[in-house]
Amino acid sequence: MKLYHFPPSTNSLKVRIALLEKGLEFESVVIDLTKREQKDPEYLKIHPFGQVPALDDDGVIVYDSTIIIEYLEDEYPHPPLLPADSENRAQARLMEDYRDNYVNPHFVTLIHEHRKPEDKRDAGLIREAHASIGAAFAAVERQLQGREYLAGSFSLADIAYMPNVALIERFDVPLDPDFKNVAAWIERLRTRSSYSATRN
Ligand SMILES: N[C@@H](CCC(=O)N[C@@H](CS)C(=O)NCC(=O)O)C(=O)O
Repeated sequence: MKLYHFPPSTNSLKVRIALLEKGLEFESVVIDLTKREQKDPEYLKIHPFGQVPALDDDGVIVYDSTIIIEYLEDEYPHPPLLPADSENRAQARLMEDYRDNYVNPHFVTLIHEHRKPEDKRDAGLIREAHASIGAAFAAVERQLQGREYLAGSFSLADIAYMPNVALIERFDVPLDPDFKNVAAWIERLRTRSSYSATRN
C-alpha cells in the first residue's frame, strides 16, 4: 500500500492515523505541497484534482481523506472503526463531515499563516480563525455530552479530529475553559499510540 501525502497536511495525517489504528503498513510517498508537486502531471494520474492524500492499495487508487478511511474500514474491517449500529454510524459520518467543512478550513488558515515569518503573519486572520474554531467546537462539546467519543465508541470521526487537536496545542488556539467534554476527550485522544503520528 502506498500513501501519497504531505506530513504537515491535516487530511494526510487523518489517513496516517487510520492506517496506524488498523495496524496497516504503507510505503510513504511525500508530495511536497510547497513545491506544488500535487499538480505534477504524473501525480494527476493518481489524484485528478491534484491534492493530498491519495492511496494506492495494490493498484486500487482512492483519494479524498474521508473516502480513503471509509475504504480502509470496508477493506480492512478489524479493528472496527465505525460503530455497529446505523444511528451511531450516521453520527460518526456527520461529525466527520462537520470537521471537513466547518472545522478543518480554519486550521488550514492557521497553517498558512504560521508558515510565514512571525512579522508577516496576518494577526486579524489568525484572530478570526481562533474565533471560528472556538465557535465550531461548541458543537463538538454538545456532541460529547454523555459520550466518551463522538459516536459512542472510538471511531473514524475521532480520528478525523486528531490532526486538528494536535494543532490546537501547537498553535495555542484558545478553547473555552467551559468545554469540559472537549477537554476530557482531547486527553483520551492524546493517550492513543496513533496520536504520536501528529508529532512528526
Ligand atoms: N476533501 C479532500 C481535501 C484535500 C485537501 O484539501 N488537501 C490539501 C492538503 S490538506 C491539498 O492537497 N492542498 C493543495 C492543493 O489543493 O493544491 C480530502 O479530504 O482529502
